[in-house]
Amino acid sequence: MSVVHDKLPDDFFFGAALSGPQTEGMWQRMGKLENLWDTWSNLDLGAFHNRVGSYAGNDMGTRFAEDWQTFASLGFTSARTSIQWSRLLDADGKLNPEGAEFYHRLFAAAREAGVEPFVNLYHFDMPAYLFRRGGWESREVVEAYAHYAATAFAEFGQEIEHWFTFNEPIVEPEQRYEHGNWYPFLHDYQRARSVQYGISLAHSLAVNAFREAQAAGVVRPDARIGLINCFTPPYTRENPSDADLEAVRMTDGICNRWWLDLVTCGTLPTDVIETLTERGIELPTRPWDEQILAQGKVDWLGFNYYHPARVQAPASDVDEYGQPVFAQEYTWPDAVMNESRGWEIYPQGIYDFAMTMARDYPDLEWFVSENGIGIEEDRAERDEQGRICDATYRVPFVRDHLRWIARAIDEGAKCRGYHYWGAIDCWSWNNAYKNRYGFVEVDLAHDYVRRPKESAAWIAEVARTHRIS
Ligand code: IFM
Repeated sequence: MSVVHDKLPDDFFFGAALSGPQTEGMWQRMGKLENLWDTWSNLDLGAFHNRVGSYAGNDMGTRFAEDWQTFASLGFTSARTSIQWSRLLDADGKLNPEGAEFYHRLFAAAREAGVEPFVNLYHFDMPAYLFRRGGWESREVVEAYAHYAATAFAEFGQEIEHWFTFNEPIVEPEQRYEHGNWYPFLHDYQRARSVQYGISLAHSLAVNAFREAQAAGVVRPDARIGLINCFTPPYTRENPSDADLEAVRMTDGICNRWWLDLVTCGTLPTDVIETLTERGIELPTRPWDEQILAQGKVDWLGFNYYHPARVQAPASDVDEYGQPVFAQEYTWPDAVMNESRGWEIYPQGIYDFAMTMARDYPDLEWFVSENGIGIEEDRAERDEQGRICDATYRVPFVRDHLRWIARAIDEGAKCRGYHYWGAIDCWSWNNAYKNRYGFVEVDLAHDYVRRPKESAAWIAEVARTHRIS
């Protein structure tokens, strides 16, 4: 960047991103049912880093009053968490009063601390009994999700202004059904895309339920609904072949445009569906689905950004499991890696994708709904006050991303805010507590005690002044 963009607009908001299953703990209390993370933890705790399974959370379920205050002290005016479907409803789909009461208290305490709670409805946490009925491949489960969303709108509609249907809806199809990394460890491309399609319908039904609830006065008139995805700006090698560009088209189509088209136009990208069909992948469509998807248009979008996608033409059209392959990874020689996570650090990607959205989806308002750096054990160096010395890597990471965001805004991007992922360390799926993201440490050896890290004062200053120092 020749000109440094170091000022964010005055009305730009700063906040934190987290999720229910990664923070609440209390996995068998208050009537919470088993979700798929509990199923996997019960089956094979050894699959989780240091055998820390889904039960762990980060104890926010009991410490939330303190945590919201901590977010406020970091200069954050909002924070996103999720309601756990498996806590809010019982197995008959009825409201679990204890679960509901917990979330009322959680949201009220946020407000008291001056932190606006953003509420997401689904964060990879399928209730186990619904998975046994077919999960996202089943229309019964898609309908059950719409009912869950409507129940949440009815229960919290007067309290919550910012709603989201899904976090990272691309991840479950990939991790559970295609790459075999997460329970139930499948390598089935057809089923992965059916799941992606089922989630798209579920999202659209939930948006429709929201609109109806708002029209009926059940949801407050100023409330908005959105979707959050982890978008990966796609790049290929220099002087690409047509086949490389084709790899970019399909990667972009499945991971990015699928959701962007859904939330702005209420459709799925036809070129992607056509290519899938040519390769024998059929979506489980039914009459009236187009009308359902048409209801999927949102008020704004969350853009989780961690890394770009670098792809090239695949060496083979199918993988070892017989799944179609549309692209393979391209190793960019200049890539800077976060070795703890295996993700490339490329702050400019946030700008490139912002400008793509400004060009192709010019009316869409959005915010950076997750960004952050998870480092293994935070390298565990401490200063004389016992604070983890993370400023040398966490500060430049956030600073560089914020500068590219500021530039994108200066050039017309409709980006309204920034939420940092895991601002207080939290549990992260099968990586558990391996990689720490927080500005605030959680000490697992001492009853989840919180301690600010070196970077905390820096982010608080940036959030207060909107100057990216
Ligand atoms: O922990 C996850 C989160 O649940 C979704 N986005 C990425 C985070 C870091 O891996």
